[in-house]
Amino acid sequence: MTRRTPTDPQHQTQILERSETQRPRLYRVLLLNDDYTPMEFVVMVLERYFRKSAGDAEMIMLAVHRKGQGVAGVYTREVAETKVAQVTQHARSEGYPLRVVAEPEPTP
Ligand code: TYC
Repeated sequence: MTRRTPTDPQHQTQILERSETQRPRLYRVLLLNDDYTPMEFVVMVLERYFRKSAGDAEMIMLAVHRKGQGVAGVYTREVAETKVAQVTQHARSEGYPLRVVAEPEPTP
């Protein structure tokens, strides 16, 4: 809400009022399935870039393999975009077509 101060209407001083602290929007980093990227590479990506345990990494990789896509992690925008860039660069450097994208979480 924006308003002029009651003591100073002529000078059009404005106060920005917000009832709650703003939280940053969060983004999902999604892994997309393909036919060529090795399963072991995807598991390594989940462990190294998304800090998953070996067991969780295996489960997420298999879910992506079966269902077509899956969430690797949820982060603020800059962190999500950095992970997308790092993982994409690593996959390309190995010659793999792995696709990684970030999408905003629905607003709660
Ligand atoms: N489908 C791949 C294979 O059979 C494995 C894979 C899983 C690839 C997840 C990408 O995001 C991915 N080798």
